[in-house]
Amino acid sequence: MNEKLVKAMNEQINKEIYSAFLYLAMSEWAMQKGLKGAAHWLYVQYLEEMAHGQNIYRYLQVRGDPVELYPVAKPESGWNSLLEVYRDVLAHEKTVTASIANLANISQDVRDHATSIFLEWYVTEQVEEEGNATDIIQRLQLAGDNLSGLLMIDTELSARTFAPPVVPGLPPAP
Ligand code: OFO
Repeated sequence: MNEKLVKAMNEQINKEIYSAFLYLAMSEWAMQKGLKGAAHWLYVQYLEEMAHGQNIYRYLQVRGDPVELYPVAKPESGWNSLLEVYRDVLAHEKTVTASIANLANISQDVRDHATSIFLEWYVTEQVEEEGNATDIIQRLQLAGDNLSGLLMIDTELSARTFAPPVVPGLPPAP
């Protein structure tokens, strides 16, 4: 694969794992506040992000290109409310969306059609990621300072299930 594209793919692995760490930190924050449904939702998000990173790692291996793992930055912490947490989720996902779009642009510039197709899954996933965070922010805004509203949303968040994300065409890990 093109060198610039391989470098950007390796950087994306790091960004996905940072995302995982950020959501793990948020999950811990929610647990400390007694918001177990949100803690569960954010933990599932952590698992999904790890899988996003693993799937790029796997793709590079299948293409025969070197995987390079970079240090993962310490995630933020210390939110003041669940609304603030989810506003940060959305803000963070927007940066990831931009990063995926940049990767897709590079793959098109270097005419790497296989990678363009691989990245389509990520482009679509980002629409879902931003949509989920936006929905939850709207609900939290509607609840405002109402404690029963917050607890109802927390219960709803507890229903999230985890299914390992499958990128079409990607052979399973060794
Ligand atoms: Fe990997 O989608 Fe969020 O960051």
